[in-house]
Amino acid sequence: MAPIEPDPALVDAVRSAQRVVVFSGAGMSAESGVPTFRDALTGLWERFDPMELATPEAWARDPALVWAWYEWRAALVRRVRPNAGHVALADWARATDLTVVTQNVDDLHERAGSTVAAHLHGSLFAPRCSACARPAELDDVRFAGPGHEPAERITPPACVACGAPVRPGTVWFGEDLPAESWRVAVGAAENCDLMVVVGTSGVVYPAAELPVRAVRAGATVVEINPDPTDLTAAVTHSWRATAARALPALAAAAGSGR
Ligand code: BV8
Ligand code: ZN
Repeated sequence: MAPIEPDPALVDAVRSAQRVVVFSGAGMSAESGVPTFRDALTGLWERFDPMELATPEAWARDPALVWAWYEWRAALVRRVRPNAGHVALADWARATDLTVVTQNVDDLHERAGSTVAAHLHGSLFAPRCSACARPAELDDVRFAGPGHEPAERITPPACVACGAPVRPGTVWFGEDLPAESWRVAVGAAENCDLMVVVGTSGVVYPAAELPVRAVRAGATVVEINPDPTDLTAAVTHSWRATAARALPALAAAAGSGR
C-alpha cells in the first residue's frame, strides 16, 4: 500500500515539536491482530461483555472465569507482533523527546522498543496477589503454544506468600488508576507541545481527560483514528487513518523515519 501523507500543517507541528506525548488506546494494537476493547469478542468469549468482565464484581463472583479470560487475552498477545505503528514510535523516540502513555494492557509498545512511561490501566503481564498485592512470578510457559485450548474457567494460581488467589494486573472499572502512572501521565500531557492520540474512542475516564489537558496547556493535539470519536471536537487535527499507516508517516516527517 502506498504510504500516506500527513496534512502540511501537521508536518510543521511534528517538525517543530520538542516534547511529544503519544497517548494510545486499543486501536494502536488492532493491526497486530489484538481485538479492540469494544470489538465484539471472538470465539469462546463472544457472549461476554468486556465492560462486565473487567470489574471487581465479576472477579468476586467468578474468579476462574475472569482469570481464564485474561489468560486467553495474554496468550493472544504473546502470539502476535508489534505493528509498524509501534515500531515507528520507537524510531521517533530515538530522535525526539517522546513519552508513551498507554491505556493498553498489552506489551506491544515495549516489544517494539519503546519505554512506556505509564500503563494507565495496568498490564496483562503483571499479575499480583489479590490480598497482599505481591507480584506473582508466573512463567510465560503457561501461555502454551498454538495447541493451547482456550478454557472458559481456569482456577487462578495461589499467592506463594499468603495463599490468596492471584488476580490480573489490570485496572478494572470502578478501580482507581495507579497513582504514580496517573501523576506521570498528567505531567506529560500538561508539558508537551505535541500530543498524538492514537486508537482510542475516548470514552474511559479519567484517561480520556488527557488530550483536553494537553489542549488547555497549549499543545497541538492530533488524533489518529479511522473513525471520529468523543475527542474529535476537542483536538487540533483529526486524521482519519490507522496507527500502522499514519505513525510511520509522522515519524518520517519528524525526520527520523527509517
Ligand atoms: C476510575 C483494563 C475512580 C481492563 C480498562 C461508575 C462506577 C465507577 C466508575 C465509573 C462509573 N461510571 C463511570 C466511571 C468511570 C469509569 C469509566 O470511564 N467508565 C466509562 C466506560 C464510562 N472509569 C473507571 O472506572 C476508571 N477508574 O474512574 O476510578 C473511581 C473509583 C471508584 C469509583 C468511581 C470512580 C478505571 C477505568 C479503567 C478500566 N479498565 N482496561 C481490561 O483491559 O480488561 S479500560 C479499557 O477501555 C481498555 O484498557 C481500553 O484501553 C480502554 C479504553 O478503550 P479504548 O482503548 O479507547 O478502546 P476502544 O475499543 O474503546 O476504541 C478503540 C478505538 O480505536 C476506536 O475509536 C477505533 O475507531 C480505533 N481503531 C480501530 N482500529 C484502529 C483504530 N485506531 C487506529 N488504528 C487502527 N487500526
Ligand atoms: Zn498474597
